[in-house]
Amino acid sequence: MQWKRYKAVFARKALTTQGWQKDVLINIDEGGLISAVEDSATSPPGAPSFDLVLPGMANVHSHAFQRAMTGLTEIASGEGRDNFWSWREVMYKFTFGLTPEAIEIIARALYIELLKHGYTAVGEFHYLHHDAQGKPYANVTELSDRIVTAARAAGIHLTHLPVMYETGNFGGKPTNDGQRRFLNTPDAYLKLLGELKKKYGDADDITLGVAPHSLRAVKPETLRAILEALEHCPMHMHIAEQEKEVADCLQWSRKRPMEWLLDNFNVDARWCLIHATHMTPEETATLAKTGATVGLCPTTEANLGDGIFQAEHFLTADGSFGIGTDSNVCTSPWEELKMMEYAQRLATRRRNVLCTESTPSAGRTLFARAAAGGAKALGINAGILAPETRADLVALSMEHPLLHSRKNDTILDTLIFGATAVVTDVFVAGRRVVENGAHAQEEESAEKLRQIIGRFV
Ligand code: NGQ
Ligand code: ZN
Repeated sequence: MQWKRYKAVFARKALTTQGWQKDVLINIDEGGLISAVEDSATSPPGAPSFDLVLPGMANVHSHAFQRAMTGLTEIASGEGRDNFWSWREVMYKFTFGLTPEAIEIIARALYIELLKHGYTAVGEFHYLHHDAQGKPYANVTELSDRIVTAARAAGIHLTHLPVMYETGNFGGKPTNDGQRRFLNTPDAYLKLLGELKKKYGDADDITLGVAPHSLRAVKPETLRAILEALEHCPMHMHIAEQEKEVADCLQWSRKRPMEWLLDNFNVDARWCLIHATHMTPEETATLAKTGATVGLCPTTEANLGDGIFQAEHFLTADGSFGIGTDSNVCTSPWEELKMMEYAQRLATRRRNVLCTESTPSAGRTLFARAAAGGAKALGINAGILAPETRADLVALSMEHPLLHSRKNDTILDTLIFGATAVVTDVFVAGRRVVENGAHAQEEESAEKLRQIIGRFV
C-alpha cells in the first residue's frame, strides 16, 4: 500500500524541541524527514491543518500474535495459583494453532490499532520461527516475512527483532516441547540474521535488530556472538521480570540477572532491557548511567503480576525508558503511560511521582521521555519534532470540552489522565496512514481477523 507523502503539516499547537509552540509549520523532505519547524507560521495551501501535533510514540516491545489471546487467559484455573508461569503455559499452547497466514492477519490488525492510537513504530520481539511441529520452514524467514508484510501493509515503521532462544533456564537447562517453535542453534540464528539482512537490510521502512530472548533462554557465549554479529543495531532482551527468575539466576551465578549482565557485558546505548522489574537500588543506578533504555510494559506487567519497576529512582538517575505493549492487552500509549504513573502512586502512596523539578507535569515527563527513549531503543531518529528527525507525527483533536481551556503541559496531563486523547491523523515518515480517525484497511483487516479468530476460543 502506497500512501502519499506530505510536504508540510500545520499545527495550531505542537510540542517541539523548543517546547509548546503555536501555529507550527512542519516541513517534510522527500525522504520523510522533517526539514524545518517554523512557529508563528501560516498554513500554506494543501497542507493539512490540525489542532495539536505531537511526535509519534514508539512501541518498543510487542509480541503481535498474543493480541489474539486477549481475554482468553483471565479465567482462574481453580487452584488459586495462576501466575506468570501458568500464563506462559497457556501462551505456549496457543502458539501451536498459529499458521503463517494467521500470524500475518493478527499482526496487521494489531499494527493498524496501534497506529490509530498514536504509535508510529513498533519493535516486534519475534520468536515464532518454525512450524507448529517445530520444524523449520523451507524459507527460514517465513514468519519474519509475515511480520514485515503486516507492518508494511499497515504502514507502521517496524524494528524487527528476531529472537534467539536455545535453553529452558539458566545454566543451559533443556527446553520443553512448548518452546519448539522458538528454538535455533547459534548457527541457524546467524543464518536467519544473514537472510533478513539480505532481504531488508537496505529498506528504509524496516530497522533490523537482534533479540536474545533472556538470560534464561540464551547461553553467555551465544549472547556474545550475537552482540558481535550485527554491530550498532538495537539489541533487546527480557530481564529480571519475575522473582523466580532472580532466584534461579542467583542459584546459577550467585548474581542477580541485572547484576550478572552489568558485570559481564558492556551494556551501552544499543541495549534495550525489557521489564527490568526486579533490581536493587545499585543495579538501578548503574543501569541508568549506561545509556541503555529500559522497555517498560506497564499494562502487561500488571496483567502478568510481574511487580513494579523502580521508575522514580531510575528517572532521578536520568535513565532512559520507552514503553511497550508486550502481550498487547492494551494498544494505547496514553493508557500505558497512565498505568506507569499509577503503579508508582499505588506503591509509594504519593502523587505525581514520575516528574522532575524542571518538568513538574507527570504527563509531559512521561510522554516526552517515552517518545525519545523509545525511538532510541528502536534505532530510529524520531520521538521529537525537530529538523532531520523522521516526520512521525500524531495529530489530535482538541474538541473535547475539557481540553478547551487547557494550556501546554496540562494538555498532556488531560490526554493521559483524563482519557481524552482522540487521535485523528497519523503520519509515518510523512505518509498519512490514519486520516480523520480511520485507516484505509481497517474494515478489511478486521473482517479477515473475524474469519480466523474463532479458531482460538
Ligand atoms: C514472551 N513474555 O516471550 O512472550 C514472554 C513470556 C518468557 C513476557 N515476558 C516468555 N512478558 O519470558 O519466558
Ligand atoms: Zn516480551
